[in-house]
Amino acid sequence: MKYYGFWRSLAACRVRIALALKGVKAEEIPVNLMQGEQLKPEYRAVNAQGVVPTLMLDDGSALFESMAIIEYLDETHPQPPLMPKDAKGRARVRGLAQIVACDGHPLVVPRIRNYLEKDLAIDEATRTRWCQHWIMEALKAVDAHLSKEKETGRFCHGDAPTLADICVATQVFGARFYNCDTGPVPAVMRVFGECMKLEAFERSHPLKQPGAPKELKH
Ligand SMILES: N[C@@H](CCC(=O)N[C@@H](CS)C(=O)NCC(=O)O)C(=O)O
Repeated sequence: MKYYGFWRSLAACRVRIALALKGVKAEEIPVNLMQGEQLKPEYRAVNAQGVVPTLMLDDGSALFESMAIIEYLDETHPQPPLMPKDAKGRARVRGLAQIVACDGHPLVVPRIRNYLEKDLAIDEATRTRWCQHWIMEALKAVDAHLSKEKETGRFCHGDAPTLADICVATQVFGARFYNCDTGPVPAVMRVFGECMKLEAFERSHPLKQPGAPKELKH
């Protein structure tokens, strides 16, 4: 198994963390998003949307969309589980994960930032405000759930990491890239602290990947 990713991609980071939690080895093939490699026909033949991650299975199948990939990994490598056993629990975990992966993160991906810059001529300071705003909107919504719901434990849902923690932790990586004030999301930051005690999260950090700079402003 191998997957296409890139050091600074938060969606690829979600898959990297899931693979690490499962103890599954998969080579990461970098697609340089800053040089537009994702838009080349060779990569579009692998991923029609021109985005990472893509998980390549040994039979040649290409799986796309990080949450679909993580659920595939969870079904094919059940231990440790990344989803609760009960349907209501799974709905909550998917809900928390989707606030990040479907509502927050898509607004700050390269194609959106490029459109703001090149087509709408929005300056860098305003683009940064855009990213900070939408990153924090997602984290504030997650924080409201985590702080008031009894299912919250050491992690987002109980005392073991789930798909929700993977999404929330990567969104906090993004918040730090954009120098967001995370003061208003204490429940998120508490859970993030628990995630980062786990090696799978810690070594999957974007800035720890080959080719990454030592620090990143945004
Ligand atoms: N919803 C997708 C998001 C994929 C995505 O947008 N990936 C970004 C990097 S985090 C990307 O490859 N963007 C390329 C671009 O926007 O041109 C997923 O979760 O896999």
